[in-house]
Amino acid sequence: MNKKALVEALSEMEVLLELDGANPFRSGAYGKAVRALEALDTDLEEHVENGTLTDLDGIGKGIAQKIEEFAQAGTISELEEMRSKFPEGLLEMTLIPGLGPKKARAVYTELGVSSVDQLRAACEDGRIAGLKGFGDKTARKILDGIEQLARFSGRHRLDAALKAALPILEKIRSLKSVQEAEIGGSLRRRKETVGDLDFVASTKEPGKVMEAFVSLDGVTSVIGKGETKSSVLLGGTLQADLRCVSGAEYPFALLHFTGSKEHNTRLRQIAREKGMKLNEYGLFPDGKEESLRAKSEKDVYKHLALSYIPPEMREDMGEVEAAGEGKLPRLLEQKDLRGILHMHTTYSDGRPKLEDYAEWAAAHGYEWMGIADHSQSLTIGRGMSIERVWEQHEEIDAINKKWKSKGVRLLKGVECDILKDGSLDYPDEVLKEFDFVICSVHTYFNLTEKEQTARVMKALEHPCATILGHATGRLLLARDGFPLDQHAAIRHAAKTGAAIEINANPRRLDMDWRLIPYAMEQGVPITIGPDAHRIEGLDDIQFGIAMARKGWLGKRDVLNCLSAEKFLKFVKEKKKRSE
Ligand code: DGT
Ligand code: CA
Ligand code: CA
Ligand code: ZN
Repeated sequence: MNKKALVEALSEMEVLLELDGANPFRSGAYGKAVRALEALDTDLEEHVENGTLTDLDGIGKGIAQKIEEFAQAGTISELEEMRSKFPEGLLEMTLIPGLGPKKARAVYTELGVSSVDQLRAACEDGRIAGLKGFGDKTARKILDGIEQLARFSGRHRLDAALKAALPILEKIRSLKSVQEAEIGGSLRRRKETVGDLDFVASTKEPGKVMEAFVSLDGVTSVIGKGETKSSVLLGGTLQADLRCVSGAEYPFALLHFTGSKEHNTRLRQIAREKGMKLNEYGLFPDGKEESLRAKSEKDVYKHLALSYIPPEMREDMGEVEAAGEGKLPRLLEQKDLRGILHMHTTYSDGRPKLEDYAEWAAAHGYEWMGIADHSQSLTIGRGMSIERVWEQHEEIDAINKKWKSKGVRLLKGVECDILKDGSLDYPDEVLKEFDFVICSVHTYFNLTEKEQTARVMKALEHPCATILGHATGRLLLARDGFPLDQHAAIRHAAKTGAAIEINANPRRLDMDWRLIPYAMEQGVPITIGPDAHRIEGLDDIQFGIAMARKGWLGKRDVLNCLSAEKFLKFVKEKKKRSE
């Protein structure tokens, strides 16, 4: 019998009984049993066979029966019953620090809240604070708890990881004993979430570098400190590893510790085929103890007869083959972008005024900014009534007159809700007045995949629909996207002439970069949208560019690289195509 599984089943019973409002003695009995089993140092199976379970402290007759049932059937029928009584999300809710089963039950019975997402929404819109026995403070505590739950799930969002890593990199580089240093691992590859931070440095005095590393600001504990490698914990949750090597080893070490593991494996294969051995210390021709020299990673690739593969592409998605054939695409760069689209203003739930975006564009060298506030039915996003749309258009006209000489233009876009039935959130005569329309799902996440796919596809068929915004609605490490056949959505975008957004907000990064090659194959252009609600949110464009690069996109694949006129031409062609 699997003791761990049994303990889990009994703990779950305890929680479910609490959720059910059962007599505390009944649920408490399960808690006691769990602790008894965890402390047990005799053989559980023997107790079951001999019928001596009740001899154990903390295990009564009722629980003993459940354990016997579990031993025989591998499950407990009452547990199965109880499980089907509550939505799955409710059980997850009980894990939130500051909530627990009792409060979860209250929230469920009083408000019908049955998932972590719904709970977050209820905290944000004041329903939780309004509940008897809850209040503002509790609502805030629950929100913190939700955040914590995500943090402790072990991975970290790209933006948070980068923010933690950059000052450390700077600090390492500033050390006199350090020649070169770089971020490695999944962060250098710009994965949307990272497990831990990896740093690589070249130095002749690794001891000094290690000492500085473990005494960095923000280090809450030292996991391990060696002569050439150390690991620390930052802020209690984020691990950072540092590896020190010699100058000659550095390019090989950096390549190795950047990964991915799968990419490394492919490179090693190539090396073997060429009669060499590649590892983190060097590239060794068979029978030689001395490595080929490399000044940089580029040289290592060259030795393997490969063109340089940018870190973002090192995911074993065909990049090694392409590099061998000299067929790597030229990846998108920030300077290729001429316009940015998808930002919110005071007309919906954004903080900046319209003109703030014009100013920012001028200061940062962008030619056009595609404003996209929420549409009328999205009340939590303070969506624009039709009246407000006309006001906004007037203001944009005035701003454009003023900014024309500076070469900046605001486009009259909208982030239009896709309603439950796939129709768009304004009448056609309003929709056709926008320069472009991003269509997004913000409601009814609980439809089936078939329904969601049909819904999204219908929206794309509207002639005014230009772009599918944040395709799945996922929130990284917080909420899975709604079920959507993304391949079908991509094919339908191709058919209707629509584009698909990479939402650059680091909470989303949606559509996922892994689907981008399929979009390319189908001929669907991509837009990168920061989904900014504050001016600083525009900086998130970097994360969208990173995802575009992970999806192998170049300048030609991304509509942000067009002039405003060319972009508007794209919108017009889409209209014609689906009319
Ligand atoms: P993460 O931290 O889970 O987001 O992902 P990574 O890729 O940063 O993985 P991590 O931190 O475990 O290791 C950093 C790099 O070191 C990894 O990308 C490739 C390299 N590496 C680690 N373990 C192995 C291994 O067993 N074999 C090979 N070939 N490379 C490895
Ligand atoms: Ca890592
Ligand atoms: Ca690591
Ligand atoms: Zn949105």
